[in-house]
Amino acid sequence: MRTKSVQPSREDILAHYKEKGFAVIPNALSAEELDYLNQLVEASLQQHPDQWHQPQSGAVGTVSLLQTHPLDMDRFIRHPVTFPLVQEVLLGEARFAQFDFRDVSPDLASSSEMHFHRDISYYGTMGGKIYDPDNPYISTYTCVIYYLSDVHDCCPAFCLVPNSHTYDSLDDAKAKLGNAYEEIPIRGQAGTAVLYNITTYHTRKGGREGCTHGRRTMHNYHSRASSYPLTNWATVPEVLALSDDHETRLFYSQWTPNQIKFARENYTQPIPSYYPVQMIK
Ligand SMILES: O=C(O)CCC(=O)C(=O)O
Ligand SMILES: [Fe+2]
Repeated sequence: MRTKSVQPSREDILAHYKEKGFAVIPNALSAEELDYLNQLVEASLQQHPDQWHQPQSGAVGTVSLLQTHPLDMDRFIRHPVTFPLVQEVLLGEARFAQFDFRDVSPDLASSSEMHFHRDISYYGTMGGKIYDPDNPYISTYTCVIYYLSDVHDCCPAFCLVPNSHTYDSLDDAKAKLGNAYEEIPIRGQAGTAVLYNITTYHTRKGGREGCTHGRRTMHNYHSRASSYPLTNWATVPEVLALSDDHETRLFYSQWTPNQIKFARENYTQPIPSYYPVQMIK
């Protein structure tokens, strides 16, 4: 049963993100959208198990639905409820970075705990900036995690430490944040979205022993025009990356090395010459 909670305003959501590095958006997805996505995921799990990676910290995952359903997935990637918020925290510079689905089955719920970490970009691991002190929303990248199943007290839950993005380790964050240090697990109904600065320390808390639900999620990472690509592997179908629509083409224009290779090997149209097509092995 979906119950109506008081919906936070756009201003509340953005103020919370600015203050804590994340915000929760209840009812971001409608019941119809949830049905559509869950049916798609269930069909993919059953018919194309080879498209899903083996459990990592208890979660199987796939990037394949963007390849098989590009236009439908684009409607979720630039979702009318969340995308304006993404654009706000990325100063109107949002670029596609990564999109995937994950599923924790009930039997793996209690062993699905991750370690607290920050999602550091490909260039960030080599010294590139991991947050932007000049952005009131601090983010060089942001991610939306959508719950596609209800997340009860017993279920695996996304969990964050507010304002921890500047610390090199969780211990350091604990020591320096002192009384302000807190771990906030996010629970909520299917359709809840969590928007977070990816360098805020976070984890997946494991479910309780005996949890019968597991957890299903959709993860959507965004970069900024002024950031480098987040990953060195994500790929985008031609219909989006070389769309006739200028906005669409621009949004999907931050190509990873693997995307350049993918385009060279799979696209029918010529690849724009500003990408170093021949340089990529
Ligand atoms: O699944 C979750 O709750 C968190 C996932 C995550 O942090 C990651 O994959 O980097
Ligand atoms: Fe993460």
